Order: sequence, then structure tokens, then C-alpha cells
Amino acid sequence: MRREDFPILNKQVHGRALVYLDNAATTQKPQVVMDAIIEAYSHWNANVHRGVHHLSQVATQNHEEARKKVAKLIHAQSEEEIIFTKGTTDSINMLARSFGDAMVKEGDEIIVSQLEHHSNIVPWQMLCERKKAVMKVIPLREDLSLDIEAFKGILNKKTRLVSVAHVSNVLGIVNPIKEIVKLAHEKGIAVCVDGAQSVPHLAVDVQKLDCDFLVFSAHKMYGPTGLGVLYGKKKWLDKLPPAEGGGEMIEHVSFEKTTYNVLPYKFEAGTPNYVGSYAFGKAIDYMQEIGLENIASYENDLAKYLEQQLSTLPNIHVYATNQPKAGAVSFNAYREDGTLIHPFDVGVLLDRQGVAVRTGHHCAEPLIDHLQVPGTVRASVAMYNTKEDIDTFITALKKAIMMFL
Ligand code: 7TS
Repeated sequence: MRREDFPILNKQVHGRALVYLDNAATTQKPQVVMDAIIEAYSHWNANVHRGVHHLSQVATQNHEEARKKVAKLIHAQSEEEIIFTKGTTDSINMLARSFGDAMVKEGDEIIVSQLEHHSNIVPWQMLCERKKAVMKVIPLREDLSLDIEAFKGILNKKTRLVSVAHVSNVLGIVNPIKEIVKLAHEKGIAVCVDGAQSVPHLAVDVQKLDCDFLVFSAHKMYGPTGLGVLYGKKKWLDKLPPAEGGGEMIEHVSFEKTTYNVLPYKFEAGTPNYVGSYAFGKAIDYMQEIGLENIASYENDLAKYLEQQLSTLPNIHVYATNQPKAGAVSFNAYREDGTLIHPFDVGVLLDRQGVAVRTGHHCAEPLIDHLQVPGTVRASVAMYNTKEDIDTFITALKKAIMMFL
């Protein structure tokens, strides 16, 4: 799928053609996205929403066009529901600050799951410390899927918010978000979906999911770093206080009283990343030109092939097989005597052969503790990967393991 649009994929690493399978960490960028960044700084760089001059108006228009593209991408009702942030982590921190200040009090409960990325744990933990609230955790079943029965048991009238990943960044499992939202809403509880690993791979529709908030990062979907999105239903964003103060987010400022701007600017303090948003708009165009459904089905086939090929190898344990997955597959390798080959060692030997994968805890230590291993090796695909990439990876992996047997 249009591999030639991604110049970095022609690189050699340690004298071998690069096989990039660390897409869950960040994706590579197509030429159109890089060109957009050069274009912005070469032709219309100026601060947005402030100047009456030509360049500022062009910059503002481009930034706001990008917001519309994001709204369309996730089927938000309006672009007022799209807040640009620095990334998923920033989005969750902002929500924890804003929602937390307004809605959470001593003794209230926030629910996350056992498989969350640290970004969807620590901001809530910090909120719980500030407010003397309590964090509850959805446990995993034997097959590593979320235990929905247990979830039903911990939802109660003290629960203020449920925040869960749509797709696990370690296991690649697609969680039953629609069901989680339905169960929470039956009790009047809001749900935040961490879409960092789902929006890049699935056609996510916030109205169909009916989630209250959705957060994701541009850099994991062919866009630039330093840009992310906090989607919130208008009814929530109208009600919640700003998370940060500064320029742009105000209507009037005086030492006696400051009033706030309208949505979405109320949540965007300071000069926004308008070059990033413009480039992200180009990444969205690029994805939509290929078709989100086409990308999803291509990547799904590739990830299935990856899981199948890994499963045929002796001495490899693949986690959470035969479950709905998107993008990522985690595994560990073992010696003949059953001892674990450290994932870091596997990663280094793969790197020597030009194959980039992720090893370690993947910023999800509670999940890794649950698996009772020091970490996993994770291979994750994007639209530009091919079956040949997977074959090269499997051959390299066999060689790597041979060295430890
Ligand atoms: N949530 C999930 C599910 C993630 O996978 C990540 C990043 C984040 C939040 C944080 O995103 P950021 O853009 O703010 O950093 N995940 C990974 C990963 O799996 N390897 O490197 C980063």
C-alpha cells in the first residue's frame, strides 16, 4: 500500500533494508505530511486567531480546516467538540484536571482497566490523590480480555468516570467499548475512551460508540509529533472548566474577574500547534484517500498473518491469540529448558538484522506485572507494511532465537 510515499522506509539499518514494526509507538510520515510542514513555514507562518493581516488569516483558516477534518474523521457532531492538545497524554491530563476539578469529590471512584497505558492511569491516580478519590480496576479474564462481569460489579453510584483503552497498546486486543459505554451510561456514568491505538487502525465513530470523551495522538496516524486531540461531547465541554489558563482561552481578563472563550478555545490556552494541525489534516486526507475501511482490512489481514506465523514457531508464546485485534501482537521467546529469553535481547538481535520492534513494559507495567514477565516483544503494523516485512521479521526472529538455544 503506497510504500513509496514514505521515504524513511528506503533506509538501511545496520546494512539491512529497514523493516519497521514499531508502529504502535509512532508511525512514519508520508511525503505529503512533511511537505505540509515545509509549506506552512515557507508560505503562511503567522500566529492564529490574532492578526487581521493576511498571513494570520491564512494560518487561522488552515488550522480551523484541520479541526473540521478531525471532526469528520471521528464523526463528531461539530468541530466545537475537537480540542487540539499536545497528544493523548496531554488530553488525558487536561481531562483529569478539568473533569476532576468539577466533578470528583472525596470518596468518589474512577474506573480504569488492568491493561491501560500509564497515560491512562497516572493522571487519574494524581486526581485521586488530590481529591481523596479511589481508583478501581477492571480485571482481566484468563484469555486477557476485560472481565465485563467484574466491571458490572464495580460500577456503582460513587463511580464518576470510566476511562479505558479502545485497543491495548501491548496486546492489540480491541476492547468492547460499546458495551462498556452502554453499561456505564445505564448508571449515568461518563466514559473516556483512550483511542491512541484505535483511531489509527479502525474507523472510529464517536456517535456510534456514544463515548463522552475520546483521546488520541496525531503521530501514531502518519501525522506530526506534538499534536493530539481531546474530543468531548458538547454537553460536557460546555459544563467543564478550562484545564489551563493563558491567552486564547479567555473572553475578557481583568484582575477582578476573567471570563472564558467559547468552545473549543476555552480549552486551548496559548499559541496552538497550527503547523502540526495543518500537517495532521494532510495525514487525514491521505488516510481517507486510501479509505479507512481499506486500511483496517489490510492491516487486519497483516496482523493475522503475523500472529499465525509467530504461532507456528516453537519456543514462542504469543499473547491473547484468536481475539479481535488491531495492529499489535506481543510475544515472548523461551529456551529449550523453558527459561525466558529476555525481550530486550530479542529486540537487540532483531535490530542488528534491520528489524525494528518494541521490547519492555510498553508503558503498561500493571499489565506486564499481571503477565508475570519482565516485558514482551511487540511487533505492530501500519498500512505500509507488507507480508514480506513479516516474513523477513520471522526469519530474523528464528536466527535470533537460535543464538540462545
Ligand atoms: N494510550 C495508549 C493506548 C498508547 O498506546 C499511548 C502511547 C498513549 C496513551 C500515550 O500517547 P502519547 O502520544 O501521548 O505518548 N503508546 C506508546 C507505545 O505503545 N509505545 O510507545 C508509545
